Amino acid sequence: MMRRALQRVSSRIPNAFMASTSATVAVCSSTAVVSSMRCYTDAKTVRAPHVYEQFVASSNSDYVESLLKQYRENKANVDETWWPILENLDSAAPDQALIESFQRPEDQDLSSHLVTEKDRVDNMRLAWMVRAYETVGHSIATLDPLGLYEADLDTTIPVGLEPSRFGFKPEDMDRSFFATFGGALGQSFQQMVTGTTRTPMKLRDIVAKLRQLHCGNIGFEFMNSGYLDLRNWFRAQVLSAAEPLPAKERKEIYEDVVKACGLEQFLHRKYSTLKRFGLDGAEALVPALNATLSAAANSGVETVTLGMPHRGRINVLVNVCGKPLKNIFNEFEGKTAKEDVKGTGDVKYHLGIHSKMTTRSGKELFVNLLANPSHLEAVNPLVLGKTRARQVYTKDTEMNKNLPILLHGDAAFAGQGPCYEVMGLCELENYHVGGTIHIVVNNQVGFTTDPVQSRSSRYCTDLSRVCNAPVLHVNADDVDAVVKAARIAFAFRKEFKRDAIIDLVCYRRYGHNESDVPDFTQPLMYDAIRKHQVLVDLQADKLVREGVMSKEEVLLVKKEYESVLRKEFDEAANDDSFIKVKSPYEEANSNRYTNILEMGALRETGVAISNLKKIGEKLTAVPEGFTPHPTIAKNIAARRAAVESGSGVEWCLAEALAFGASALEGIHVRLSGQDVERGTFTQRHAVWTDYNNGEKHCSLTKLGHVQAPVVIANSSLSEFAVSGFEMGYSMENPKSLVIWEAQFGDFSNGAQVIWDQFLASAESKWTRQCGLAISLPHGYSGAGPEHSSARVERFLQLSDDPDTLPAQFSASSASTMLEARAALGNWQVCYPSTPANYYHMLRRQTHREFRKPLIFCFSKARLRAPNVSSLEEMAVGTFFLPVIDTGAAVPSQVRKVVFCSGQIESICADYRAKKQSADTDSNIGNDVVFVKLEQIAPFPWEHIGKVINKYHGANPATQFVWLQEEPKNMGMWDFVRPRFQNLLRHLGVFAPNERLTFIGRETAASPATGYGGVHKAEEDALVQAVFA
Ligand SMILES: Cc1ncc(C[n+]2csc(CCOP(=O)(O)OP(=O)(O)O)c2C)c(N)n1
Ligand SMILES: [Mg+2]
Repeated sequence: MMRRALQRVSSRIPNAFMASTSATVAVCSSTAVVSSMRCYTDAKTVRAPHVYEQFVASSNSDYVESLLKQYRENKANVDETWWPILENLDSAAPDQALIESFQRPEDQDLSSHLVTEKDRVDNMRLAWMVRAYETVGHSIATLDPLGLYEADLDTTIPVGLEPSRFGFKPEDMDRSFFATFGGALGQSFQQMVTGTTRTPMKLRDIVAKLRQLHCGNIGFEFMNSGYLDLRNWFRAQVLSAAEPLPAKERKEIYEDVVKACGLEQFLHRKYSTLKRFGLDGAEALVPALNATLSAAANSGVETVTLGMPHRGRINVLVNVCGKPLKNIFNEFEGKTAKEDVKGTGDVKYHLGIHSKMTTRSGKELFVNLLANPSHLEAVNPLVLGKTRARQVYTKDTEMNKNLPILLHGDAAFAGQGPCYEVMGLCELENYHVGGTIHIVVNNQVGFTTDPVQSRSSRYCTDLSRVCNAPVLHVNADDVDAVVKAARIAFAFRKEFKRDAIIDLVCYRRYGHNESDVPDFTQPLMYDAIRKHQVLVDLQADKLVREGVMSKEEVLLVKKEYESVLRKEFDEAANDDSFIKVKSPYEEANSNRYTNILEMGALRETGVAISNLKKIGEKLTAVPEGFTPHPTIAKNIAARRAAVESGSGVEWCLAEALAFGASALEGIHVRLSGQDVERGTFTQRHAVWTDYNNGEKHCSLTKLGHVQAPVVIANSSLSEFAVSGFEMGYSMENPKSLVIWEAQFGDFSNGAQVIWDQFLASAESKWTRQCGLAISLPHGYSGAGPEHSSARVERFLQLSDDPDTLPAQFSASSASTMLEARAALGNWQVCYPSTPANYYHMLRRQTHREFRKPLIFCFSKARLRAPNVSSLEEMAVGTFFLPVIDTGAAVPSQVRKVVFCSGQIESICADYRAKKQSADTDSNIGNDVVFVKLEQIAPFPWEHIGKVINKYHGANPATQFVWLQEEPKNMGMWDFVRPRFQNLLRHLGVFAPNERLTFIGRETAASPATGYGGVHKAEEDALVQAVFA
């Protein structure tokens, strides 16, 4: 897989361009080539160098020399495109051209000139200057609409772009330059600057042009973004951005501005005391987004998935995504759409929408703005995961049909960790989405905090370095420039399938929210803001001044929109109903059942043994010529023997059988997390690596022609971004089995926001179902505080499962009741202990009428024999067992029933087995019975009730105990205690003042001891207490 990933990247980036270079660099550095190499040009004329020659520049000398070294060792070490150059470097005469085929350009205008050494040096100076503008011109661009600050916070170090810095004298300013620097776009520098090869330019005009191109209202930061072709592509964009937009487009942009400003002003008038986190000061975002969507639709994009914070959300919902104004006004009036009152709901500036819109050019586009919590930037990974899933399902291999857009605040983008984690996914094989467009609403303040206090980087967009994304810094008061920047960003994403960032430098007209007082903290800024014209007026004046529209026309557009606003407002005042914006995917998620018992019927999760055997055969088939590691070869053979014999199925074979059977039923399976291909505990081996050549093989993808895709994907070392990504991925298609696995359960709290704000509550807040499964290694083995506990108590605390006896207790079969409760609850928490039960739990996840997140633990100590199952336990007619009663003894002889979950049962059982074989009394400990809760939430009331009745009925003196490894303030105790108490009382087992006994570790601050000896002593004490 790694190899394929490399191929993917290199197929986009031609070998010869892997190192950074540019045409202008080549000219600049021609005299500075390292001594061991020949200077690529001895020409007295400056001409466009061949692309290969540009490599032999000082900045690349190390690279070229290392190539040369490898080439000398063995030609085959080096890509053959380099051979002629390296050959010439190595052995040709010093004056021989490096590239035989290289032709010096026939420059008609220069042929009659004898170019002097001074000309040559001056041209080099000019090249340096051009490059300097390209590199740092953006830092003196006119970006701040208020004119108060530098967008890059760099006020102390002046950027030296004056001609004198490059060796020019004042008298040079009127000299004409005729140099052909070029290389870029196959054009000469003249073409780049003037659009013609014929006209020489005075130095002062060149400087003016460079200032106009690079230091105007768009600052182009692209020189670090990649290789020569990419830079040249950008140079062309810089040039075209200098062209004014056609009048028709400017009028359309003005209409967007009228709407964006008009809506905020209207809401401000009508609801001045309500928070809306308005877009005032950043209204150019609306035309920017609309321009992006139009460009996207025109180029074949079908779906755009958007993630954004609170700021301007209402405006984006209305003026970009098409949310009816009437609904917005209803929400401001405090009304709620009846069909949405299902769960707990959310505030209006968190809500999402999925709508079909028609762009100005008449193209249709689905726009999906995800609902998000207040947690800034937390929604980002979901947007990417959802986009990726759509790309997979729509076979969008070129990633041209599905586009993700993320909006950010300046402080949040610079400060929030998830931004970094998400940015890091952009080039990864199983996570990349062909580039994300980021738009930062850079209002130069975060709540009350100035940029100098909220970031250490120069720009708020410096996260661009993570993936070398180009950044277009743009002054939000120049709305035409904003639209140009948006179009360039989209075109870049389309061309290079990489992230692009727009830094929309703007201001915030009011406080953090509209009733906040910004003068407490930013008095000077707000003084300037109060004097600053609103964008719509600014733009209207500009259009009138430039003759694009008349005074009457600009007024008319404003008035027309105002009357639309008033009409919708009046309608909302007289009518409580909401206009339904139906998501095309809602059907798939909708709950068609009114009676939960109907939903609760348990579906078949077993598979015919003959089919399991066939799957097992394919799983263990080693391709011809493939050499697995000897240990893996043994593992494969053992798995093959297990499927053939029908017994000895270990944990990950059961998992693979569940994945395989599901894939053959058309269910897409995706397992993602750190090191999941092999498995952290060397348990999975779902992807094999050829011992001889490093090739990868995943037998789960070779089950048959009609199988759904199976993806087992090692992820980046991130919990937040990757689990969020998988949540977004799983939401796209309810008929998929998507699993995120933590390396150890302990690390999953790095994704706590994903659990709290999304997975546990998305359905309740936003009526969105999701079937994501979270796999958490959990269990005490003396490995210390951070390799023991998945903090299962936290997941249980987030469960909305009631702790009182359910009203419909035993209204139907135990399994039906449990399924029904799963359908109603927010998520499930399980800790399966046998391979077969694990298999059924995974299968159950997609074999039901509803989707529900699943959190499950597994024990790393129970991944191999003797913890094995048989195929019979997975066959047709077998199911997930929420409760396993391990008691083989006669119930009347049982004096203690120990309820527990997970590996602790096996620790106690092993102790008892040892004791029995060492002792003459082979019955020792048999009066203690272990009952394992394989599902903890929703609580299996009926299943446990049956167990209690069985033992209490046979022996009323039986004690009931809860056993756990975790300290008393952790683990499952707090969750199970009230439920057990209520159930025991309901069944008449306990009198009201009686208590369920607890066996476990003492309350503690840290989940586990770091001392091996202490761990052992604690464990021994638990076991002793159990059998006491
Ligand atoms: C993770 C997180 N931390 C803190 C907050 C509280 N908060 C809400 S908005 C805000 C300022 C955000 O500044 P910025 O990103 O620049 O966006 P702006 O409000 O300026 O548009 C803060 C700190 C939050 N919502 N989320
Ligand atoms: Mg801000």
